[in-house]
Amino acid sequence: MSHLPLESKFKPWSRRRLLKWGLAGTGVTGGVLALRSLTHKSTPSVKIPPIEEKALLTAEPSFNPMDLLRDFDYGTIKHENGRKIREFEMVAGNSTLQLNSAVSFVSWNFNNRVPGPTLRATEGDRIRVIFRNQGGHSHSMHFHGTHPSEMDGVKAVRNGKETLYEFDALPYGIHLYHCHIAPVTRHISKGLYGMFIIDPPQGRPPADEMVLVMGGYDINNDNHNELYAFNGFPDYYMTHPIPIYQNQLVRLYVLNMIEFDAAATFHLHATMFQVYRTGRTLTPTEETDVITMGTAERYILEFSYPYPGQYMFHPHQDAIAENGCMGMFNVIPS
Ligand SMILES: [Cu+2]
Repeated sequence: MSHLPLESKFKPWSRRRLLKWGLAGTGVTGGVLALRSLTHKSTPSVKIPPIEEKALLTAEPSFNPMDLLRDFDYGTIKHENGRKIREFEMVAGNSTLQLNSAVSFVSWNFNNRVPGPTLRATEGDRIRVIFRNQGGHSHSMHFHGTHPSEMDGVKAVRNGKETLYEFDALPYGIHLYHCHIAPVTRHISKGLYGMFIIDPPQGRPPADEMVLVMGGYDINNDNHNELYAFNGFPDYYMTHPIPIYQNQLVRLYVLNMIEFDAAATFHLHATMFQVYRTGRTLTPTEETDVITMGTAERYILEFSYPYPGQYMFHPHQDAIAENGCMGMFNVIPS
């Protein structure tokens, strides 16, 4: 797989620094608290708060929302005929998610997580996705962005088969991919979606970058969601607030993948954010504290917190929030 195991992502200097920050941030002495980095493309000027190991432990399944936040899959770089290619391996499969103490849900997903991996490239890179369908049903991968018709991913790939999607990463922005086999509502709401970030060639300013994908779960197949989540598990970031640093720029990549509800908003408490619609600009187009997203709409949101403390984020459709689409930032004094 193109994806490095977490442990191998450490660079010696960054681990030392993370430990130092961890000690500074929590006041805990060495050896008491196990810490680990969750980023693998850290920028020296951006400090990523350490995540306590206990926040990483969940029984089911094999992924953890705290890992997903800052986990960017840049693929495996290959050079063919003088051209750089980013190759990604994607497998459609099924796994059971224990959504809360009462509800387990059989998800259909990419690479055993909901949402699927956050694929990331730079504008103009050649993208190659090796897609293997082991999901027991026909699936596909349809990407948003610009590409030829035959790479549009609306043709069924039968169970046990594989296919290649190859195209140039265009245009820069925040995109997505999802299965496009009918009924698409079912295939998406079961978990077959993920984010696809194309960075502009000149990059963006350093920031603590993270991904939030909003999803809904139709537990009883009535075309109505009973539960919702950021990054897979209802209420996860309420019980495990996301640590960020005071006065440090946060860049959120936010995507609404909720089926069956026409739209959802995203609201952040106690600060304002800069809006980059679809990530298609390098300068913000708006400042607000709530945006509205139809299904598949996405934004880059940038903000920082001037005051330490805990602050909620959630859709302001409070029924969606109260059924699992809730989270919290824990702003650590810098
Ligand atoms: Cu599908």
